[in-house]
Amino acid sequence: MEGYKRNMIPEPETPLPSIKTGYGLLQWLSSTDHKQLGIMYLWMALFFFLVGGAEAMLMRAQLALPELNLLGPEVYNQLFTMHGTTMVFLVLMPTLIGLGTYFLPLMIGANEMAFPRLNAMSLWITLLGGLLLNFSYLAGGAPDAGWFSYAPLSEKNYSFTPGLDYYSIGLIVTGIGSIGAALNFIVTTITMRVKGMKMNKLPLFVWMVFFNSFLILGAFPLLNAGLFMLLLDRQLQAHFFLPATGGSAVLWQHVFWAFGHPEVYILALPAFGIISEVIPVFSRKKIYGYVTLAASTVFIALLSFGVWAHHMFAVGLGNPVNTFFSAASMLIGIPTGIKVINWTATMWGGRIFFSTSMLFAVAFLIDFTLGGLSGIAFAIAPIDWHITDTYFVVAHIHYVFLGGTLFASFAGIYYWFPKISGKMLSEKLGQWHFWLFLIGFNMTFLIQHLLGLLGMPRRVYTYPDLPYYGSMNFIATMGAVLMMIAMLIFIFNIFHSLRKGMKASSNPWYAWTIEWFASSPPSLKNFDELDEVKTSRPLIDWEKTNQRNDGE
Ligand code: HEM
Ligand SMILES: [Cu+2]
Repeated sequence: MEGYKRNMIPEPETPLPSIKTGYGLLQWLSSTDHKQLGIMYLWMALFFFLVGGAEAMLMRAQLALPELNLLGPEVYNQLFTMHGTTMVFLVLMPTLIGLGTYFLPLMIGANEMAFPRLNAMSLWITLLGGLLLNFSYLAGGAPDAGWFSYAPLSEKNYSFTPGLDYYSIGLIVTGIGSIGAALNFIVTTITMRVKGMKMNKLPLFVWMVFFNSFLILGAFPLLNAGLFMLLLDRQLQAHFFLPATGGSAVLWQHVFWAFGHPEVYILALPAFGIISEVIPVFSRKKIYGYVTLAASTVFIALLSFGVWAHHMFAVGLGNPVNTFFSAASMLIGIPTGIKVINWTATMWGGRIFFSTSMLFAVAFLIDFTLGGLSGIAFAIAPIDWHITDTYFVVAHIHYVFLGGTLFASFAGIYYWFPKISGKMLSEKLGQWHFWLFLIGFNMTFLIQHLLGLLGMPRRVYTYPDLPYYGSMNFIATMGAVLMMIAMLIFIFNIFHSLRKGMKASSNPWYAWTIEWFASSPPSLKNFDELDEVKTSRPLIDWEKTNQRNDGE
């Protein structure tokens, strides 16, 4: 290895408290290692997925047949609120931040994140917020005003259990965790890249996580400010959002969606990043249009702050305002469409290998695009007036979050699991997981577009036996059962593979980004030394110069 320049990684002057002092659990609890923290983020997301999934299954059971009365309206309100809030803040956010925490340093050839202790704090505070939110079930009742908690429903006179107080405090706390993680990603990307890795050679996952972090820094303080105001309203009789006493309920909607729309992109951009890593590797081709993919990300990030009122067409803001937000929303379709074209063009003519990871990536392309198309329908104000607050919205949400971000996360987990654990996931079980989940997902949510067009409102705990309502809802519930079985297979696959899976080499997919240069799993220090990076596919270059770092 002589003659290779050492990686210029800044070492902290005073070493961090050793993580070797504890054993077993204590070592994990006191860890500042980005890999251990990343793994804990992922376990946390899985845990909350089971919680949010159980809430979803309860709702689907209640909705399986017309005029059922298993749960009753009060419980149902709590369930859809907790389900949505959990899935957004405690499942998708930690999954994406967790993958970033584990892989961003590895992909830029760094040994750690820039601020390891902040990294640990971000994780634990996110968990604390999640526990606080769920503690509400035991403390008198969970929040029940929907995941966006519209005022005045969320005010004390309409929701008098402590649920919404836990919601506010819990989300403020997880929000601080997300802000910490974003700061860390930004500083790590700017200061800790291996020699030669210019910004225009960043792996696209890193690029998207990096840009996304600016969105987090822009959006989450808005949410936290709004939540703080809501707390003041509820606890100290301020009346920011109470029209009866001079406040403004519409103000809450502005504050929430000024955060909320960027948030849906915060959940999408890292997913785009995963897809941009997976598709080229399994198509054996270089990504098509690196520059347009990267540039369209910047475009999306900027635009996402200028479209929030498309969630408020029904409020009555007037035609000029509606027209502006309608046009701005449609503009976002352009950079997003460019990305879809890039990914498709990358696959075009490639030698495609349909691993489970690649299957999820392709399903992402199709289902996310469907979600994007129904989104463009919503951007047309008069269409929105007809279908807002119907099941069409529920279908749309799930196509972008589940068919989009969650499928991309699965693609990422099947892709990177060998690196994290040193074991391969079973492809056979993976295929069962994929197909059952895909079929179940489309059974549940495709049909809800029709239900919405037929006028079934969302957030109702039961419905009359109108034509098609019963049969469509029954199909939706059966789809949910299929998804549940698929998830059980996935979880079995994880535990089974961790114990008995095939050993993974350092680069089982013959990928070309730097994380695959480390052993599987990487050593505590990630890399001993790295050559200079010349192109955006360093492993191919290093292969040529015969430098290999082979697992063991
Ligand atoms: C990561 C995956 C998922 C995400 C991000 C997600 C997100 C959401 C969100 C944001 C809402 C809106 C809550 C509200 O209106 O306040 C919602 C509602 C709902 N979701 Fe999910 N969800 C996911 C998975 C699922 C699954 C797997 C099922 C089916 C088993 C499901 C069934 C429902 C139901 C029944 C509602 C209530 C609709 C209503 O009454 O308005 N969700 N989901
Ligand atoms: Cu939006």
